[in-house]
Amino acid sequence: MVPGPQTSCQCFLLLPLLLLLLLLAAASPGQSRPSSVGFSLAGSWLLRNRDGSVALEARVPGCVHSALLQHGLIQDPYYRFNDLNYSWISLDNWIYSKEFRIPFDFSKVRKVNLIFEGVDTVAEVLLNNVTVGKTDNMFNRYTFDITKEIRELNTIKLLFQSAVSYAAQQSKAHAEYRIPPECPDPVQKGECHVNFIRKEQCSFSWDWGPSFPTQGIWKDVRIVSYDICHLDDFTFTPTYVSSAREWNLKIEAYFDVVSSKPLGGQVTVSIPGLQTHQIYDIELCPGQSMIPLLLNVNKNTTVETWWPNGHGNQTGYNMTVTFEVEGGYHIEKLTKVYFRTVELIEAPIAGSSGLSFYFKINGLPIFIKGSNWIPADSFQDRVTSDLLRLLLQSAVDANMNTLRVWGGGIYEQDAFYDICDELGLMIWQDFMFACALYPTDQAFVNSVRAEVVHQIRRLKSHPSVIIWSGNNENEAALAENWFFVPPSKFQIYARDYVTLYVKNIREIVLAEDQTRPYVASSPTNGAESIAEGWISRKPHDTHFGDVHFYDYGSDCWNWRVFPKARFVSEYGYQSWPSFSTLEKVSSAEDWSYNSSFSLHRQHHKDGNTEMLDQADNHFKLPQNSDPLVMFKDTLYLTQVMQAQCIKTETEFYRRSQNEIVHGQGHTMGALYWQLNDIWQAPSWSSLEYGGKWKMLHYFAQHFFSPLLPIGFEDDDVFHIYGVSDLHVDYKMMLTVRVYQWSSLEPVCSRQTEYLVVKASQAAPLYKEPMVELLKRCGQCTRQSCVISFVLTAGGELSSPTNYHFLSSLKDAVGLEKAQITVFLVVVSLLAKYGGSQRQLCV
Ligand code: BMA
Repeated sequence: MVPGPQTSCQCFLLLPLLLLLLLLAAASPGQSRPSSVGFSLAGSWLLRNRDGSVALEARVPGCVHSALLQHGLIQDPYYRFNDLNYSWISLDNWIYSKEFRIPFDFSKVRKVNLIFEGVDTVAEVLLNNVTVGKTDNMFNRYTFDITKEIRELNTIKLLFQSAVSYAAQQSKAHAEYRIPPECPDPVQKGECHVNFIRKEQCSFSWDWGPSFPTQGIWKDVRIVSYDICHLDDFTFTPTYVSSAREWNLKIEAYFDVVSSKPLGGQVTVSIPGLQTHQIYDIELCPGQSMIPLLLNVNKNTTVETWWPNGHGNQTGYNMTVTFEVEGGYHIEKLTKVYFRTVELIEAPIAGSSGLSFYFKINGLPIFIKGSNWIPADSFQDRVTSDLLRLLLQSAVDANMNTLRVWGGGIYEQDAFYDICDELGLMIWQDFMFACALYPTDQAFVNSVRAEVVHQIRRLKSHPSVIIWSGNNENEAALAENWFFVPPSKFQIYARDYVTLYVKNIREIVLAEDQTRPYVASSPTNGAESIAEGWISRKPHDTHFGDVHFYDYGSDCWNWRVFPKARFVSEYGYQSWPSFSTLEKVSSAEDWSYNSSFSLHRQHHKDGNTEMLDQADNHFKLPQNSDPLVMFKDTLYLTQVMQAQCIKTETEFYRRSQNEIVHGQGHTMGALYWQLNDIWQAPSWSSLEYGGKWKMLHYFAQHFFSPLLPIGFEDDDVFHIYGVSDLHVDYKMMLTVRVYQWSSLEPVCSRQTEYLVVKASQAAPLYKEPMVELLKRCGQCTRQSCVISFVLTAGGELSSPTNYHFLSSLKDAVGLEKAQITVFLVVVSLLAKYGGSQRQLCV
């Protein structure tokens, strides 16, 4: 049996069977009843601001902004400059209230709880005018005992305090020393001291997002009553025991037991698909009680493992867990269970100092390819599971296998992880701390502890989650002194860092979930950071851990600019969303690249200039007398630039998978920044707000393809590497064609013999000095020709056709304006995305 926590009585010792049978017999057999009854308070509430000048009906789950919008009291908050016009909403203190009647007889019930799955963020909760609790962490679940206050007819009230004023207050109270950064860069037009409040950090603004510090009840709220016990949490994690060659499933059930004496019971766990059925006798002790169960999966069946997208099926098995508790109480859990293992390998590499940093899934090293996820909206009540599915399916369609849920946003809703399990998307899960130092006073730490326990228990049964990570960039922020803290104070901040991410968060992860790795930060040097006391001198070292890499100034077509690192968990370039997306939140006067709207939406200092400068390296910048055409062309060009930059960079990382050059390489991960957008603005995303694909996303579909030939030049020699994420070797032919820009017919073409494209490898396939290649292809010059190449194996198997430019496109000779005719076919796609109707224009 798995050891459980220390409690006053020996809860987990099996009762002698006879005694148990007696207890069960006393419980009027056959009359099974639920152990608790509950109902949701979701739906219609009353909302007003503190002085009562604004009063309206509001939906729960929801927030003040959404309620005001639904009642037409404000315009679309994303329209033009409304983020600034509506800052008053977040500065006011709002009150949510509701009257409700209890639909059951509670007079004889031992315990009645009020459970908030999520309150955003600082509120005092009153029931019938008595304070029953306070909230200050939007990531925590709050359970308040209301047994004494509940009546037949009730009034519930939440008195919110503005998150902005709360954060300022907390910062002021922290008088001993400052906790930077105080405020975001003015270009972000955001609010200050977000690090003092446990709330979505980017809701005070980010370099791609607006400031909308929402207030509201953002998740379900319900009342639950019980006489005997209540199942608060239920988790399960599989492990493979190689010595026994069997899968075990560790199940943990967390109960609140209100019976005055210990309760006997029985648990039946059944996985019919694996012919596994086990019965356990249990005893529940009064108070908080955790029941650990260890299930041995039947060894005579074959367990199909869960694989990431591109590596196999996402097989899951239906599991039923039934608790029968003395007194005839019954709790049943129906879930899907998936089996997979994950290891993070940090081991020496021949020919390179440092350590590797890669993931093995089910024992197989896997190249991590994908992107970084940010909140899909400033107003979470607008994020439906249909929208999540649309965005996540786009990640899969672009051949991604991993997303990193970035630490400046939120722990995503359950549907997000369910869909990732189903689609085979692996999740690098940050804890929600980003780009800042944080306080560690006891109240703050206690709040974080509760948050971390809650989130681990909520998420750890998902196979998609493969790693926990303490924060975004806070190790780097300290090591590189981003916030100019005096060196004499470094130890204070270092101590705070270790307190939070090591002594608290890491300790909790180790206690709650031994099935996944934990890193304290991203980027980090992993084992090397630990050896250096958790804050490495150089967290971006290419010989250890992961790196984040941004360089907007250098020419992005030059692969030498990029780090030959072990794992690149962030890198990117900005672009603008398409005109059709911007049009919805702007008016005609905004439609120029230097309009005040265009400047307002850009939250990254000098971002608009950087995009044009980068584009100018290789493209002709738009010139048109029609300002609207000029604007549209410029938006488009930024997308072309971004796509080509990230293609070059990603291809460099993928081809660096197996080699060590000058002591660097073995790159095993490429997650570009960023997948999605929070609103309609310039950003690093490949999906626009609402899900429209930017040029980059189409490119990603190719550059993340499981089979890909990658071309590049090194010292005037043209090379092609073959990259494969497939599990077996394939014999394939490489066809290299050279085209003149002026014709669709190649000027020369060469096909190799069958070559072996090795499983899970990146290896050289072809090389030719540039002078020879140009010579053998007629009249080619670098300016007049372009190279394309493709891997084929006959039949279905082939790679996308890739290409290599021989000069900047602005210097290309012979390019003509294409005459393209588009036929528009409108197809109705019914029910593909959860029954909603979408239209697809082809
Ligand atoms: C990284 C991220 C984000 C940011 C992005 C672009 O640092 O972690 O904080 O939005 O770069 O600047």
